[in-house]
Amino acid sequence: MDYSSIPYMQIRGGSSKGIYFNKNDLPSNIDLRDEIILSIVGRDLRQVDGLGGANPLTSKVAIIDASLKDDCDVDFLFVQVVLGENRVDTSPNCGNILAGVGIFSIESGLIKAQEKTTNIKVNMINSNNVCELHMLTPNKKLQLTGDAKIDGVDGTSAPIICNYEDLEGSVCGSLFPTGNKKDFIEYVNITCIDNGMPVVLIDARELGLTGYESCEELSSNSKVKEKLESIRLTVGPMMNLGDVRKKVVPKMSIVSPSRNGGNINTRTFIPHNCHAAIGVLGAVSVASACLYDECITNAIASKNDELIQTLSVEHPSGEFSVKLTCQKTDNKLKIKKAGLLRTARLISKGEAFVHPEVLI
Ligand code: NQM
Repeated sequence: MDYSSIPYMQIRGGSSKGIYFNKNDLPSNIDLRDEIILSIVGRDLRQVDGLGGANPLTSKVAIIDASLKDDCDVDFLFVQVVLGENRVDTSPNCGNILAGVGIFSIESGLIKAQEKTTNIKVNMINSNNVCELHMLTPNKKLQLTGDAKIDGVDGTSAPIICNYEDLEGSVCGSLFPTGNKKDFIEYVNITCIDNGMPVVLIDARELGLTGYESCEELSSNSKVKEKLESIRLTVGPMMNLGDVRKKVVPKMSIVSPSRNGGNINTRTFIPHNCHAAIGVLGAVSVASACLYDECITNAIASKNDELIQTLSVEHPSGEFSVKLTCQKTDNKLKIKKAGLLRTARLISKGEAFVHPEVLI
């Protein structure tokens, strides 16, 4: 097959932006596939020679195909191009890029739009989880415009409801992968949780912060960044993630009381830069921690005792609402579903040209 140019779509998914490919347009050899991705998205920090946007949130790729699973419609592999490091990481998921999978699937003909609405069951290859996307498709046509607004993105678009099932331990194997709801690491109390995304939560005050600092302020605070990275490297193996020096998980979320009527406030490092908002599954993990009295969030977050509740996670550019559906058996709480609103937009589609040296 000739891989000198590859059909692609560029889609804003939630508050991220990515390059979306059909799996069949890429080689099955993973090393060659990754070289092609790096060539198209950009290998260096500026990504001046590629389609990436020189930010972790715009340096993302989706690979999509008809699902091999009987009960799913499409398979979705998320690939993070690690900014400036000339490599990719497939260990995490991305709920923002996932929000664009429906647009790609319908637009590319993988999925036929139904009358009024189309539900697409996505098999998340990275973590073997499932998310159902509810898309508006009046007259069997994909609706792209609408009045849904998400924080971190200007303007409005058609709503995309994302319903995740059974996310507990998606990457680490269990909801609280260290076996504890609270750990004391390097003289700091932390909660390590994985409900869709491995996240380490730390009370801002324990780092000498208020938790309301701007992203720029935090991203230039080398003392805080060093401390966060040191804790991250220590807890990586404890969270069953092994050596995380070259991984973008766990994410590090600095938490504090909400200031705008939400349940908790966050500043999240993904893991080395502060997120302008918060990742989708990162927000699900933070909201999930708020439900457990033993987590470090107990003194910070508000919650109620309902089995279905919506928690609002505040972040630098607004808030993110997560609806959690739980089950209680023998007084043990299990989070079964996470529902949330996203929007997405098709920005461009065409052919992406691969650097000829990659194919020699
Ligand atoms: O947590 C950023 C994003 C993400 C990932 C990150 C995401 C998620 O905002 O599901 O969406 O944490 O690297 O796209």
